[in-house]
Amino acid sequence: MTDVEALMRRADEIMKAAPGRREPAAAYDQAAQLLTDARARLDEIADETRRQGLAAQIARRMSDLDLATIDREAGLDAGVRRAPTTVDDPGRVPPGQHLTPGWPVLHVGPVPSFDPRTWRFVVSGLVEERLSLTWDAFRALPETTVTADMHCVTRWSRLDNTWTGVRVSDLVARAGARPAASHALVNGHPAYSANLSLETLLADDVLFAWAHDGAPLTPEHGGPLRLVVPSRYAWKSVKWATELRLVDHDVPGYWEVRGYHDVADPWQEQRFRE
Ligand SMILES: Nc1nc2c(c(=O)[nH]1)N[C@H]1C(S)=C(S)[C@@H](COP(=O)(O)O)O[C@H]1N2
Ligand SMILES: [Mo]
Repeated sequence: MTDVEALMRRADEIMKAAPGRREPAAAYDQAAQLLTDARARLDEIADETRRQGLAAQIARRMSDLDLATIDREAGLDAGVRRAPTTVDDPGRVPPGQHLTPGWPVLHVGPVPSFDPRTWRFVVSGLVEERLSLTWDAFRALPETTVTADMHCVTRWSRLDNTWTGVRVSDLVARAGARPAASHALVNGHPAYSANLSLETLLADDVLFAWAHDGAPLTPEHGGPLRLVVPSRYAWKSVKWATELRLVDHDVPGYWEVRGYHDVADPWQEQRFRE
C-alpha cells in the first residue's frame, strides 16, 4: 500500500467514527488534513491511470466532508453518515445534489404530538366550500401511491420514496377552487408554511401522505400527515400539515420570507431568491 492510500485509509476511519464523537467537527477537520496530505503526495504515484484513480477517490471524500459540514450546519442528526455515492443514472440527480444512503430528519422546532380525536385538516381561502376534515374523514378519502425522489436544498437527495396518501388535486376538487385561486399556502406545525402555485400542487404526484415505503409516516418525518411535492426542493414538502389555503397571489412561507426561492425547482437550482 502506498503512503497516499495509507493516508486515505486513516481519513476514512476518522470520517466513519466522526458522527459518534463528542466533537465531530474536529474529526472532520482531521480527516480533511489527512486528505490534503494525501493529495500533496499524489505525484509519488508513477502510474498515470492509478494516480488519476486515486485523485478521483480523494475528490469524492473531500466532497463527502463538505456535505458533513453542511449537515452539521443544518442541524442534521449526528448519526446520519452519507456513504460515497454513485447512481446508475446520473441524470436522476439534480445539479449540486448528492445521494444520501439514510433518510435525514430535518426541520425547525419540536416534533408535534398527534391526537386523532382532535386533529383536523382544513381546506380554506378561495374555495367554494371550506373543508374541515377529521382524521377518520381524511383517511376515508380515495388514496394514491406514488414513487418519487426527494431533494433537500442542503444538497442531499433520497431516491425512490414510495408515498401513500391523498392527491392534492382530489382535495381541491372536493372543496372547489374559485376562479381567482392561483397559489396556495400549506401550513404545518409548528408555525411552518410553504407557498406553491396551484398548478404545481395539482400535479398527479403531489400528495398529502400518511405512509412512506408501506409503513405509517413516523412523527419525525411528518406523521401523521405531510405534503409531498417531488418536483420541488423538500422544504416545500410541509410536515405535520394542517391546512391548505388557496389565495390569489404568491404569499411567501417560512423559508421564503428568509430568502429562499418561491418556486424551488431543483433542476433549475432555484435555491435562493435572486
Ligand atoms: N413543518 C415542517 N415541515 C418541514 C420542515 C420544517 O422545518 N417544518 N422542513 C422541511 C425541509 S427543509 C426538509 S428537507 C424536509 C425534510 O423531511 P424529512 O425530515 O422527512 O427528511 O421537510 C420539510 N418540511
Ligand atoms: Mo431541506
